[in-house]
Amino acid sequence: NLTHLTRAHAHREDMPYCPLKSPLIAGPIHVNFPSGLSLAAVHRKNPLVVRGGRYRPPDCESRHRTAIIIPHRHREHHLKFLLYYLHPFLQRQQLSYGIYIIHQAGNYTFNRAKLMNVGFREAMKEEDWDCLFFHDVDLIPEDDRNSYVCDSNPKHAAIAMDKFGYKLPYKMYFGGVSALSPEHYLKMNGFPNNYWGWGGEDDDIGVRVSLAGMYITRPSLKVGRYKMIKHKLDQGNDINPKRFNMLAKTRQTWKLDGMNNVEYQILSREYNPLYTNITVNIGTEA
Ligand code: UDH
Ligand code: NGS
Repeated sequence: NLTHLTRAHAHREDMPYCPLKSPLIAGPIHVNFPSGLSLAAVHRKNPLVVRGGRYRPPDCESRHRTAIIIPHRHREHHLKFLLYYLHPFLQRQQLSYGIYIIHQAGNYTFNRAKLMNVGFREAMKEEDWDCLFFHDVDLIPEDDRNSYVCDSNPKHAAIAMDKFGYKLPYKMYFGGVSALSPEHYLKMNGFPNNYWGWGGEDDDIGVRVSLAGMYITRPSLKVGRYKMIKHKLDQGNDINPKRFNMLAKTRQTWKLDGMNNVEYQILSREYNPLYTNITVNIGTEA
């Protein structure tokens, strides 16, 4: 079915490019969590989203092709709210986009960064995306001007989260939502595959950015605002006690562990109305 997908995103000769600045974006978004929201209702509100959670502006040719990569397990209740806000938000930015859920199969310890590597490879197989947004399922952007396109260097988008008082918790924080072009991603050998459980993988990724000779860009505190859907640490995602030792070695490990050695098995790929659901066996800790 690849030819079909490629053709769906081929340039439409008759279409003018979208304006440099979308006329549809406003400012702050008031985020709340309506009770009784269903995926079917989100689907009805987004009639132009097609199979697999793909969209392109109906009346102009987008200047950007952005893939959203969401690591996932047992967070269907968060996903519903994220999709409810994200689809209209991306459409107001006049992006061509696709949303990918990378679902970790089984009950073994969660591995956020490895799921991102899977998402990168699988999304790039389908489409020549020019930007990938690596996006936690529980973070809702609160301002339309938070542009979901890539910068000249890796971008940390979630600079101002409500749970940190809308400030960066520490200078090198790179968690939550980040945006890299395929070139950025491959230059840093992607993300580490060996952080099992909670914590540290985002710091490792931040260090990789500078080890690979790049730097972190950020939107302003006013624009990079996110509301986090409150929750406790998940079952199967215990705090990783090895994270500090691993972080101390990133300089030695980043070229050996990442996109160049990622191994996994795709168990299924479903093109749902609002997202592509990729279920993957990422194995267990060596
Ligand atoms: N995720 C899942 N399922 C899981 C674990 C994580 O889908 O079981 C994904 C999800 O996209 C989530 C992301 O991985 O947004 C990051 O995981 P997290 O939300 O658990 O991490 P965060 O740091 O919250 O946002 C943890 C709250 C408790 C921290 C306690 C340690 N001080
Ligand atoms: C740091 C963690 C990061 C984490 C950040 C925010 O301490 O992975 O806190 O955590 N780094 C290490 O553990 C080495 S939070 O407040 O969201 O629970 O993202």
